[in-house]
Order: sequence, then C-alpha cells, then structure tokens
Amino acid sequence: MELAAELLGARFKNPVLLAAGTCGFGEEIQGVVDLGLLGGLVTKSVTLEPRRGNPAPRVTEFRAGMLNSVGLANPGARAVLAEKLPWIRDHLDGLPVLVSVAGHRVEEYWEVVETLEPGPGFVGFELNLSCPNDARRNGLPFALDPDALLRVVSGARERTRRPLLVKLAPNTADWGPVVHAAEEAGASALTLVNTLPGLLLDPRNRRPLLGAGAGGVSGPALRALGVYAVWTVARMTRLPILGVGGISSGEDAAEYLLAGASLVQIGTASFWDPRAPARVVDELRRFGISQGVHRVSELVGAALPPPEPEMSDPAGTRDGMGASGGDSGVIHG
Ligand code: RRO
Repeated sequence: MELAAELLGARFKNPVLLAAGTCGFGEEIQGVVDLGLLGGLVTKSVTLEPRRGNPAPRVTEFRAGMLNSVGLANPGARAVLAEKLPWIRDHLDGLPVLVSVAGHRVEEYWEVVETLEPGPGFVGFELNLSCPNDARRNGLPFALDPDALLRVVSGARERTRRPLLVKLAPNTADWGPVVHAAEEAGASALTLVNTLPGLLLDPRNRRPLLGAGAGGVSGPALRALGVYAVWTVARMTRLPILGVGGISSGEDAAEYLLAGASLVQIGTASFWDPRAPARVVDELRRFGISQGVHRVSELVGAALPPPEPEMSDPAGTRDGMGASGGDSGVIHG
C-alpha cells in the first residue's frame, strides 16, 4: 500500500508523525525512536522566553492513560532558532517538521512566529491554542474562545507564508465557531485534539498526584474523543485534519483516517514503547493491504456519511453542528 501523502506543501513518506511535547526537538529522542521510519514530527511547544515548567512529578499513569502537567518547559524561541532548528536541518534529512508555538498572550504567538520564521529545517507552525496546563485566562485556552483564536491565527498569518496548523481542544461543546474562526483567519489545517483536563489524587495523603495539581489526559482514554472530534469537524470544513489522541496501533491510526484525518500523530504510546510509532506505520500498511486498499488516501474520510446537497439543510443544523455549522455536508478534500 502506498503510504505517502502530499500535504501542506510537503511530502510525508507515511501519515504517522510524532505529536508535540512527546519528542522534544528530535535531538532528545534520537537513538531511542528511529525517526527515519516516520512521516514527520511536531516539536515541543515554543514560547518567547525560556520556561522551566511545572514542579515534579509532571507525569503519572493510570489504567486508561496518562496525566501530564509539564507546564510548557522549553528553551524559548531565540534558543530554538539558534540551536534546535539548525540541528534539525543538519540531522533529520528533510523529515517534515512542524514547530509548535504557544504563549500566554495573543501577541506572544506572533512574536514567536516572527522570531522563528527565518529559521531553517521546518515546514510550518502548529499553533498550540489548547494547552490545558497554562493558568492564564482563568484556565480557558484560546481554542475555546473563537474571538481570541481569530486574533492569534490572523496575526500569525500576517507574519508567515508557511503552513499554519491550529491545534484544538477536545472539551468543546460546539466546534463550529472555533473551526470557522480558524478558517477565516487563514489556517492551513487543524490538529485535533490536545489533552483533556483531568485530575488524579492520592487518596492516602489527599493531594494531587502531579506537582502542579491538575493536568491533561492522554493515551487510550482520549481516542474516542479524538476520533469523534475529527469525525465531527471533518464534516464542517475543507481544511485538512491531523488526528491525535490515544493512537497505539495501526488500526487506531486507520480509525482516525477513516474519520477524516489526512495525517495522524502519536504521543503517549511512544512513552510506553519507543518502537510504537514505527510499529503503527507497519501495522497501518498491513491493515491497508488486508482491506485491499492501494493508497492511504483511500481511507481518508471513508467512514463519513455521504455529503448532503447544500440546499437540503440550509440552516446548517445537522447533528452536532448547530446553527453555526456553516458548510454543511462538505467533506474536506
Ligand atoms: O506542557 C504541557 O504541560 C502541555 C502542553 Br503545552 C499541551 O499542549 N498539552 C499538554 O497536555 N501538556
């Protein structure tokens, strides 16, 4: 089966990328994960200034997944420009890399994009608007506020011609407004989903298990939410979608593709098993062959209901989309 995908002006040799926050800037996991077998990677989120991150423990496991509150630990945009991007250029042999961008303020996203824009070694930006572990804005991430999202993405769009991905949150009651704000602002693609806010307590000492208190849930528990998000949003937009959340097998990856994702990202599974991403690629290939699929693109959106004629639902009120659903019945290409 042909696994390669052309998207965002880049060629991905297969649709399996490493998700933001799970592979540093590539250098940190070199020798542990065989990056040459993967479709690409997304870096740790970069803020303008360096951040030390949250107190330990930053990660804990439970039966259905993992909870993290890393707190955006990263070396800051200037160090990424001076050291991390040149390393990527010199060592990753043209692997498509997306740089994840985060910030406390709307303007911080713009400043990070401006700082990194002249750098080498990367294809585009993934604007992380959905970090659950940032206490700013009373805990409400930009991804849950369509006006703030519009400002962040429009300003970033003015500062780069590179592809701009927008990473959204899973805890959204109605994706319509944020998806349409991302489209209006000039996003190139959507990444669905970030982790889901959660908390685990030690019942004996009655304190949170993580140093920072609450965190973001990832791993198997997140898969049904992620697939649902992709499946819902794919019917609202023509933007390509990158699916992420709980993928640990080739069939999990296929599920996201069938729901409408063009590429997928792996996070937590690679913490548990550094060979998981390469195994997912291999299993996806075998799965496709077993299904008589010739190209991975044949899977993309194949589980979506057929588009309805525009006029059959003028109010855009199809299931889950609400009145703001807009492009009702459109399956993105
Ligand atoms: O650094 C983190 O704590 C973190 C980020 Br920026 C994010 O986007 N998602 C997450 O689960 N953790």
